[in-house]
Amino acid sequence: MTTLSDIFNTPGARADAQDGPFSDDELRLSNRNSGTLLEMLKHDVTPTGLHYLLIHFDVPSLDTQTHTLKFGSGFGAPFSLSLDDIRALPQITMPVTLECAGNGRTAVSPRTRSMPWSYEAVGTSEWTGTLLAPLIERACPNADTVEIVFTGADRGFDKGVEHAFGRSLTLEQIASLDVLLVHEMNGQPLLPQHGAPLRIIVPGWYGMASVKWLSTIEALNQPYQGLQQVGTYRYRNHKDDPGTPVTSLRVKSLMEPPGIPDWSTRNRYLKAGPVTVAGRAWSGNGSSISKVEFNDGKRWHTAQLTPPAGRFGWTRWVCQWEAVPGEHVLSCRATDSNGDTQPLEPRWDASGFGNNAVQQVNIYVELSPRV
Ligand SMILES: Nc1nc2c(c(=O)[nH]1)N[C@H]1C(S)=C(S)[C@@H](COP(=O)(O)O)O[C@H]1N2
Ligand SMILES: [Mo]
Repeated sequence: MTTLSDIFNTPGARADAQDGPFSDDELRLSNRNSGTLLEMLKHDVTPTGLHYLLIHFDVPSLDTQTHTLKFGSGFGAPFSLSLDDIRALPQITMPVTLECAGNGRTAVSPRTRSMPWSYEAVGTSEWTGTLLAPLIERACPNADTVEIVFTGADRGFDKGVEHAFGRSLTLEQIASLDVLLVHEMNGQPLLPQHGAPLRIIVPGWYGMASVKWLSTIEALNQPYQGLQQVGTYRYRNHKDDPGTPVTSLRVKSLMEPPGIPDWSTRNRYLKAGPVTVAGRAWSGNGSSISKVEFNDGKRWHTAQLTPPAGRFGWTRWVCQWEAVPGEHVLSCRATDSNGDTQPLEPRWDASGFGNNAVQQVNIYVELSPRV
């Protein structure tokens, strides 16, 4: 008998690696999962409608009036919370930079057939909610708890496995990362595509940990085996490599595109003369940005930094450049307080995760504009 797993795991449907033209599947994924427009890097807070999106399955339609968050198995004193209950708890607002682990995948060759991000799967929002650690404590996780699992209301198939999107964290991670239970983004109730009415935000980690449409929290006495925890989001050298988990953000920077673009190639056009180039840099685990350098195609210049509003928001960088006529490839490179620096070339990963190689921007500079 044909199983659902056979139907949704047909060979080639999720080819391991490929190069060259993008498939219809990749195009469809990229139509659903939009990226932040890089010109929006000028804003400390990414305008809500322009924050990138990554949605594995379908956006569930949950009713804010009736939705409850349930503390399920593994707790000695489980309870449920409505949105009003959550709003009545102590509230905090935190700027947090979120980046998809697959950001930069298109530059890792050969690539995995998945969401084909270039540079744009990153944004910073002010997230409002309540700290999760005290709530977990109130629900009294059993003494043998090793992990807490967060499950969303969205379901689907990946690699032939039907599942609800779920991710786990240890109690220690929940406390030390300041994990937030969030119902507002930039002062507005969460939009459906960003997890309405409730999600978690795991500051300093790649986005997959920040479970949207949060429905249940459970305590497990053994490591969680959900597909999104053990079957993906692992750095792997080849497809049979068990790999290591993808966790905190790697140091990275991006540039606000200078000048004006060509519609299809996004190559830039600029008048010669003094220009202010600027952008953002961020890293994981609360490490701060210690240095950003700008390269004009000839040499590296040290940029000026403006510290972020919070421990988990991005840092603004600015650099003065005397644009001389010619064709240039501009780039920027950040270093964090751990001494980690962005590589010049993408490092290999079988799923294209964690590519933090320097961005390259093609620009054509002329003495005086023709238009
Ligand atoms: N329930 C659920 N949570 C999820 C996802 C999902 O598909 N389902 N996608 C994750 C991934 S991979 C990322 S990068 C972030 C994206 O959050 P955003 O769409 O609000 O930017 O949500 C994460 N949380
Ligand atoms: Mo992601």
